[in-house]
This record gives sequence, structure tokens and C-alpha cells, in this order.
Amino acid sequence: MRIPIQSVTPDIGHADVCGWVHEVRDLGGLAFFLIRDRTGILQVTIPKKKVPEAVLAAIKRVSRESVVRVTGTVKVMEKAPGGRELVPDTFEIVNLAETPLPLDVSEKVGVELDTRLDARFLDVRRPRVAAVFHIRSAAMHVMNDYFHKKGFIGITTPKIVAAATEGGTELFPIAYFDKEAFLNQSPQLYKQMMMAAGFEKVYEIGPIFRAEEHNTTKHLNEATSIDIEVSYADHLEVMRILEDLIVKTYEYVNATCSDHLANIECTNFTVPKAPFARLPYTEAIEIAAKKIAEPIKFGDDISAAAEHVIGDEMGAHYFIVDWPSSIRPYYAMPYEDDPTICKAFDLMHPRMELSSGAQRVHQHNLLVQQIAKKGLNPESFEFYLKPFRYGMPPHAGWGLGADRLIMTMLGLSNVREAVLFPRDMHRLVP
Ligand code: AMO
Repeated sequence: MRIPIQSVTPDIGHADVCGWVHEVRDLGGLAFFLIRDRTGILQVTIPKKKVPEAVLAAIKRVSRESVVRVTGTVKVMEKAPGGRELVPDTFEIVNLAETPLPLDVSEKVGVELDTRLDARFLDVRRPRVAAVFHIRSAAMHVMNDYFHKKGFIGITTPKIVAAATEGGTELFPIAYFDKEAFLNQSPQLYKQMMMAAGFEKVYEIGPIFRAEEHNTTKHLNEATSIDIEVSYADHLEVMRILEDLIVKTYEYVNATCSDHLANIECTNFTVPKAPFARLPYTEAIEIAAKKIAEPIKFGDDISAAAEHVIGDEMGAHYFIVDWPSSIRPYYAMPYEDDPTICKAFDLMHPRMELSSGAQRVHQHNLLVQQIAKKGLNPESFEFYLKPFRYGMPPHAGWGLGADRLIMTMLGLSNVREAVLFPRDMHRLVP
């Protein structure tokens, strides 16, 4: 019976393994094959005079990255990976790989990210690359677990929608029978509607679509968002949930993924400490003004350059709070005593924004006013506005970019490295 390579130990006597041909070295009378599966690497040593003819025929024909099944005797071999080797009595080529390979899986040759993404199935065979996705899976697991333990209800909202959530310019129109339709930018309106439906605490982990023409290392056109919405909570309460979730996710990855972290050579992995600093928007732009030629005026967005200056000064995760109402969406609650600022926040990693959130406007009339003030037509939001007329509790929430979370956690230089099959302006396949 086939066993995983990590279970092949010198004391088991005989083993049956399947995997890819990772490396081949032929020294004449002796040949060495490294066989790799998801769990590790095994050296197969072939003394040519001592193994069956069929084994010799197979090793002559086999190419790198072919799938093979090998059975044989396990022996102690100090110099081999894992301190053991296998001397085969059978060597079956299960599926022969074509040559040349589109990508060198054994990582001897540096490869451009584009080439890697074109042959992602091969790229991800590399333990160092696979490690990113093992860690992403662990992070997603612990976040789901966190929400369930805290009594959140997991929801799934439509990705084909009739209206913009976050603003009109970043929408992908799609052909939907005879109607105008779009890919959803955020579950925002639906998670809020679920507050009127009485669910009180909801979360969703799912795709969001942004038609922004940004060709940067941190923008995707299809991203994964982790969203929550909580009734009877204000912005301060959901910020505490957010920082707690971030810390718990780092702690879990730290405790359960040490091998994968070592594989990525992630040297700057540190579990952040809560509470994160709360930096008012006006102070953030003052910090930026010290180092940036063109100062940011109240009501301007914080540019990427300013984000870096502020991030360097803060040096750890932090929140930017008390944003000008003019640059936040209509659903953000203005302060009662100064409506020029609102109860919105961004969670920042020193390198970039990770999450946005706010206490929401729950009063129907105020919401209609705010939609109109943004130059939008309240009539096209009727499906969203209706629940606000029939008993909408006060509520707050946020959306956290999963891809950026993994990118910043692992110190990856491009968000595409944290996504299996990224979608950007130039990439629609694979
Ligand atoms: P926002 O538009 O700020 O807020 O998005 C929330 C978070 O999602 C991630 N994100 C992206 N990641 C990669 N590429 C993109 N193009 C991209 N766009 C967004 C970011 C960002 O911080 N409805 C609100 C959230 C809320 O208030 O609950 C929203 O969507 O990490």
C-alpha cells in the first residue's frame, strides 16, 4: 500500500511510494533519483548491477516531474534527505512528463512571476510556493473557527447584482439576459440587510470584484474579502473584533505552520500585539506632510506614498480613524457633533491598507440624504433602503482583504503570490 514519503523511516523495512521525479543524478554504475510528494523528498538509490531489468528500463525512459511509483527496501543513509534511502525492486512510470518543462520545479533557476503564474500547477509543486497556500488555508480555517466560536452566522450573498456598492467606476458589467447586471464589489449592502433580518452577527468569506485599472503589486481585479456585520455594535467594538482576529490568526499560524514558515524563509514573521494604535486622520496627514512634498489636505485620500511614510513612523499594525465624511461611502455614520468626520476606520499594515469599516447609518432618512449627497440616485437603492424602514438595528462592520493579509503576514512582494490564480488587467488564464 502507498505511504506518504514523510512516513518512510529506516526502520520500516519495505516501502511503496508515489510521487514526482524531482531530480536525477546518473553516475554510471549508480543512479540517484529524488522522489517528491506533498509530504517530503525521498532518495531512491539504484545500484545498476543489483536491480531488476525492468527498473533499469524505466529509469532510462523517465523524465523529471513524471509521476512514478517505486517500491523497495529502505536503508539508513546519513547523507540522504531524512537520513534514509530506498533501493527499488519496482519502478513504475505512472505518467510520463513531457520535456522540456515550462518551469524548473527543483528551484535551481530563478523564474519571473509571470512565467510562474502561467504554469501555476508546476510552480505550486515547489514546497516553498505550496507553503504559502498551506498557511493561507490555516489562516482561513482559524478565521472561520473564530467566527463560529463567537456566534457569527456564515452567509453567502449574491455575486451577480444590479447596483454598485462602493462607487460606480469600478464595476464589471456582465451579460445577464435582458437586464443590466454587474459582478459585486462587496457584500456590503447584503450583510447590512441581514441586520434587518435579525441575524445580529454575520460573516462572509468570498470573492469581490473590482474593475480598477490598477497595475500594482497590491491590487487584484478579483480579491477575497472577509466581511463582518454586527448589530448594536459601534465602530469601536468592531475594531476590537478586527484586531483580536488578526492577532489570533497570526498566533495560530505561528503555532501550527512552523515548517511552512521555515520553507518560505519568512524571517520577519512576528505576531502583532493588540490593541493597535488609533491614529486620527488629521494626525495621519500631519505625519505625511513632514516627508511628502505635496501635503495632503483635509478631504484628500491618503496616497500610497503617504501610506508608506505613515507606516514607517507607526512601525506596526494601526488604525486610521475619524475620516472626513466626504471621502467615505454614504453608509458611514457621521459624528453627531461634527458631521464633517465619520465613524469610519481603516486597518493599516505598515506596508498597506488591510481593511475598511465603519459604524453604519441605520436611519432611513439620513441614509437617503447621504446617498443623494454623493450624487447617487436613492431610487436605484430601493431594495437596500426598504429594510431601513421596518426596524433596522444600529450596526457596524468591516471588510478585510484576505490576499493582502497573507501577503503582509508572509512578507511577499506581490499580492499575486498569495493567490493561486490571480486576476489582473492582463491575466485571465489559467
Ligand atoms: P474596501 O473597498 O476598502 O471596503 O475593501 C476592503 C478591503 O478589501 C481589500 N481590497 C482589495 N484587495 C486587493 N485588490 C483590490 N482591488 C482590493 N479592493 C479591496 C483591501 C481593502 O482594505 N464595503 C467595504 C468594507 C466595509 O465597510 O465593511 C469595502 O469593500 O484589503
